[in-house]
Parts: sequence; structure tokens; C-alpha cells
Amino acid sequence: MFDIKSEAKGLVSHGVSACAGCGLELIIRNVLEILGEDTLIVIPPGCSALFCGYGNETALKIGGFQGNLENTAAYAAGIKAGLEMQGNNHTTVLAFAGDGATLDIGIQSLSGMIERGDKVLYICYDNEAYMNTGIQGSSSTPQGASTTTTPGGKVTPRKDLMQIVIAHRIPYAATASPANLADLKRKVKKAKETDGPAVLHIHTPCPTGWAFHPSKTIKISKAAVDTGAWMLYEYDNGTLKVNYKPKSLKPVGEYFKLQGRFKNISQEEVSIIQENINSRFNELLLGS
Ligand SMILES: Cc1ncc(C[n+]2csc(CCOP(=O)(O)OP(=O)(O)O)c2C)c(N)n1
Ligand code: SF4
Ligand SMILES: [Mg+2]
Repeated sequence: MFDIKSEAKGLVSHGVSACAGCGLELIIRNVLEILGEDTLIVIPPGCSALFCGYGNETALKIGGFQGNLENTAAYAAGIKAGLEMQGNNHTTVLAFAGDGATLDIGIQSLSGMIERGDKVLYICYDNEAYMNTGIQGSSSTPQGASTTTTPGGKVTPRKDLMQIVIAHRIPYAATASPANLADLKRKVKKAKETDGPAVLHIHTPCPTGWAFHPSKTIKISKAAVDTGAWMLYEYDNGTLKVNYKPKSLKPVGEYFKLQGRFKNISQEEVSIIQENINSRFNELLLGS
């Protein structure tokens, strides 16, 4: 039977105001389980701010604060520098930001943090749009997905965060997904132990913005990984490793048909996206 007392033992309380089936809630619970209470968190505006709450109401049992959308990485780097000035080298500073806050509005701040070599764990939970303000498209919205600013489906492919951070010669970067929580937790641990900046890019199914039933969050995560719509790989001090290599990827249409946001996609667009997935997957396999 469900035991509400033991559920509340983690670093996120129960009764948070995220939507039912929210992938973000699952991710933050698992991330903080690995990082532990010696962690300070910086959260920009977005759905993750639901966990900071208002005033004295917060779902998080660790210290932290909500900053601006533009500069999560800079805040985190400043906090880390302040802690080090005080002789504290043990506390993990976690920047926990959405795709809009990372790939669009805060990209300059993240770039600076990596280039300076600041020891911050930066997590981008990617629900592939500006969800908290009404499902506007971001540069991480996948091609073909309908949002309130791309009602006919986004016409351009998404920006590739991993390629951007790898171009900075970052010590550690990885993608992850709720489809494989053991892999996600291993990467959080590795990122925490990295002596320098680390970035995790985590796929974050969002029933409200992607238009699927809240009971299907894990099914959608798995379909994304099985079709290569989301690839699991890591970059560790110059070495690239693909963590999930199926013999063949399933057709991406199988992932699209589970979600209302792709309901108007044409067969021609599906074929173009399929070709892009195949070539990116082969590139990753060759590089690893
Ligand atoms: C500079 C700036 N522009 C716009 C906003 C309004 N705003 C608050 S949350 C948000 C959405 C952020 O999207 P994302 O980072 O993807 O997080 P999500 O809501 O999807 O979890 C926006 C646009 C803001 N706070 N600051
Ligand atoms: S809009 Fe999406 S990401 Fe935001 S709380 Fe709801 S399900 Fe979670
Ligand atoms: Mg988002």
C-alpha cells in the first residue's frame, strides 16, 4: 500500500503543485535523492519554480532560491565562489533550469560558466517549450511539434545543447531520461563528482504541453529513447559514449502518434525527421 510518510522522506515533500504525471517532478525527486542535503539549488522562473513555492512555502528541503530566467548559471557560479571563499568545498551547487532558461534566454550565462571552469552542476530539464507561461515554442521544441506559437507545427529542427556544451570542451556532459532512472542517477553522481562544470540534459515529458494522458509519462519517455527522438549518451573528458544502442531504432512515427502535439505532422516531415535521427545516431556511434 502507498505509504505517504515514507514518500515524504526524500528532499522534495509530497503535495507539490506540478500537474499529474509531470516528468519534471519525477526527475527532481531522483536527482535530489542522489545529491543529498548538502546541496544548494538555483531555480529560474518556469515549472521548476513550482518546487520553490511562494514565500515560506517550499516543497524543497534544501537551501536555494529562485533567480532570473537569464542568468541561472551565473548565480550558481557566484554561490560556488562564495562558498569556496568560506572554505566550503563540499556543498554541491545545482542549477536546475528549463529549456527556455537554458537554450534561449540563459545560454550566454551557461557558456560563461563552462568557459570559466566553475564547478557547478547544471541540469537542463527539457520539456521542449516554455510550459509555465502557456506552451510557447523554444529553440528546443522539436520540429513538427505544435505549441501556442507554432500552432501549425515547428518548422525548424531543435538546437543541440550537447553539441554546444561539448564545443566548450566541458569535463562532463550527458543526456538522460526518466526512461532509464538507473542511468540517470549514475550520471547525476558522476556529474556531482566532476572537478569542474558538468551539464546534464534531461528529457522531461510534460502531459499538459505534449497532450498525452498523465499515466503515459514513462511510456512516452521509453518511446523517445527507442526511436532515437531522445538519445542517451555522455561525454567524459573528451570521450563520447553512447549508453543505449538498440540494434535498430524504431520508426519515430511510433513516438509521435502517442502525443497530441504532433497530430498535424505530415508524412513528408516525419521522413525528414527520421533521416535526421538516423544520421545523428550514426554520427554518435562513429564518435564513440
Ligand atoms: C526575461 C524573462 N522573459 C520572460 C519571462 C517569463 N517567463 C517566466 S517562466 C517562463 C517559461 C520558462 O520556460 P522554460 O525555461 O522552458 O521552463 P518551463 O516553464 O518549461 O518549465 C517565462 C517565459 C521571465 N521571467 N523573464
Ligand atoms: S506544465 Fe508540464 S512541466 Fe509544467 S508542471 Fe505541468 S506537466 Fe510539469
Ligand atoms: Mg520548458
